[in-house]
Amino acid sequence: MSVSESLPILHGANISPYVRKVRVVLAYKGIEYNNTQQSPFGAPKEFVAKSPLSKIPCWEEGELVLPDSSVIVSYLEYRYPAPPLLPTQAGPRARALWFQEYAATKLRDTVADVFFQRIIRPTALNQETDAQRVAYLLEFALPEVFDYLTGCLGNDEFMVGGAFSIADIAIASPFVNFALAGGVVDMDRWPEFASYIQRVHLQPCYAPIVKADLEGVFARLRPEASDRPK
Ligand SMILES: N[C@@H](CCC(=O)N[C@@H](CS)C(=O)NCC(=O)O)C(=O)O
Repeated sequence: MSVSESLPILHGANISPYVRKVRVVLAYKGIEYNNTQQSPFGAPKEFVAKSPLSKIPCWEEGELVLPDSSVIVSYLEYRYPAPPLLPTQAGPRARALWFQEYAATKLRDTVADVFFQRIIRPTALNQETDAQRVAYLLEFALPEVFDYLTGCLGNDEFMVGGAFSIADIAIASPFVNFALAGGVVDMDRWPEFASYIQRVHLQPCYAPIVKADLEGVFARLRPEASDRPK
């Protein structure tokens, strides 16, 4: 068996915000792994046996199989504590976990949904974009989200205690998809939050991943791309 064959496996396509979250954590902690680029749609039964909700990502390390990005991150943080991704104090630690949960729920249903509607539905699912849903997201849902996160950020550099944590990794991840779907955080209306997303994406563990994903297979589908029907 070669060295790379014995590495842990991250199952999941790079375009997924949850797969990206785990990739950034792995980069931050310097953990080597292989990636299968498994899509959740029409996944083979071998994959569903590992990830019974048929969702990505799924982590496989020998006998250990862990579906769900937050569970994977929790395992990685315990197994590879340095450098840490969670504050040591109870309150800030719980607060960082809250933002991870907020990203997995509210940001999935808003920021990531713009990408799902505009890109995934027409390309991977052979469905039409729900234009009314996108209009609602852009006009009402996203401003609420950006207002909330701006308030939580305050004047800090990062979301919890001023230090980089899983909160920042989780929050910033769907914004790569948002950009690929033509979304922009208005710098005039939310200057602190727009700068924050840029700052997180520029972190050494994040920047190469953001660049690769923005230039990846979905780049040509960006709404502003010249080959996109208007
Ligand atoms: N709570 C899960 C969510 C994972 C998730 O929803 N992944 C999406 C891709 S971004 C997926 O697999 N969707 C397929 C489906 O819902 O059928 C996690 O954090 O890993």
